[in-house]
Amino acid sequence: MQVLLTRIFNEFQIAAAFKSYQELNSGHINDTYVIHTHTKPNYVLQRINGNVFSDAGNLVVNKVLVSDYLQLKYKDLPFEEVSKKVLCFVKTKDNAFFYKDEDENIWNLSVFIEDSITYLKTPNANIAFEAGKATGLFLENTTDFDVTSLTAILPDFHSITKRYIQFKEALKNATNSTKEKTQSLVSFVEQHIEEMLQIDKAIEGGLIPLRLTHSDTKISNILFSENKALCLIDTDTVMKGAIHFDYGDAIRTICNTADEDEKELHLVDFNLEFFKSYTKGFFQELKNITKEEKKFLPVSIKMMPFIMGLRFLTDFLNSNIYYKVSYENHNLDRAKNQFAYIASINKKYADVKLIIEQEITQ
Ligand code: GN1
Ligand code: MG
Repeated sequence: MQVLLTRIFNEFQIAAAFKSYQELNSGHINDTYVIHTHTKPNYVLQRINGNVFSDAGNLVVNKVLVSDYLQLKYKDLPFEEVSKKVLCFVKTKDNAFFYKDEDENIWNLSVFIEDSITYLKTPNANIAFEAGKATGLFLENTTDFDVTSLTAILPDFHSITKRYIQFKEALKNATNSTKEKTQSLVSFVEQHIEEMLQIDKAIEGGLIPLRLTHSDTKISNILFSENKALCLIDTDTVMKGAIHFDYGDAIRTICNTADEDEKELHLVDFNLEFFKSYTKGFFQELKNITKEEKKFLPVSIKMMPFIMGLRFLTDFLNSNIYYKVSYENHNLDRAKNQFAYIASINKKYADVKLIIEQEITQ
C-alpha cells in the first residue's frame, strides 16, 4: 500500500516528501489515508469509491468549488487560519482537481487539519452546541452559493419517495430467509412512511426552498479542537437540498446516546439536552429561515434517521452491496438502531416542538 500511496501522493503539487501513512476507517464509502510528510502540513489522500459515485471526478470538482467559495469568506486571514476553517484541496502537477490512476480510480488530496479530533458520540452539551454552530455556519456561508454550478452526483439523495421505491424493489428480490429477519423493520417502515413523506411533499409544493447543503452532517464529519468546532469535513455530497437535511442528519447522530453501529438497543436514546444545545448553536449562525421552513424542522429530525434506516435495511436486503460492513447483519443492526432512535424521539416529540419554538426566535 505504501508504494501505491507514495506514487499517487507524488502526482500532486507538494514539495514535501512522503514519510508514512495511516488509514482512517470511520467512513462507509471511500478509502481515506492521512499522509505524514517530513514537515507540516500533513495531508489527507482519498480514493473515491467509483461503485457508489459513477462521476467521481465531478464529485471532486464539486467539493473544490464549494471549498474555494468558502475560502473567499476568509480571504483576509492567513492561510494557516483558513486551513482550519475550510477544507483546502491541492491540485495535481497537471493542474487538475483530481488524479485518475491506471485503474480509473479518482484520488483527491487536501490539507490535514492538525490537532483536531472527531467524535462518534457526543460527549457533552457544549460539543452539541459547537456542532450546531459549525453546521449552521456552513449553511449561512453558502446561502448564496450557485448550486447550478455543481454536477448532480447522486440525484434524489435524500428523497424518501425514491428510497422507498428502492426498498420495495429490494424486498421483492430478497430471499425468504433474509426477508424473515426484517419483518418488524418492514412493519415500522409501513407505519411511518406517510409521516416521513411530508418534507418531500413540501419541497415539491414549493414550501421549502432548495439551496446548497452538505448532505452528510453526521457527528464524525465535524472536526473539533479544544472543545471548539473547527469545520465540516467529507464534502463529497455537497448538493442541492433543504436545510432540513443537514439539521435532521446532524441531530440523528449528535443526540443519539449510542453510536450508529450500536447493537444494544437499550442504549439508544434521544438526548433532549443535546438537542436543545445543538438547535441553539445552529440558529445562532443560520439566520435566514422562513415560517414554512420552521414548520418542518420537528419532522426532519425523524425523517433523517428514517431515511438512513431505510437505506441500511435496503442494503441488507440487497446482500450488502453499498455500505462497507464488518459482518453479515451489520446493516440490519444499523437499521434497527435508527428505528429505535425514532421511537425514542416519538416519546419526547412534544418537547422537541417546544424547544424549536423557544430557540428560533426569528
Ligand atoms: C455514508 O461517506 P460516509 O460514510 O460519511 C453515506 C451517508 C450516510 C452515512 C451513514 C454517499 O457516509 O449518506 O449518512 O454513510 N454517504 C453516501 O453513516 O451514501
Ligand atoms: Mg460522506
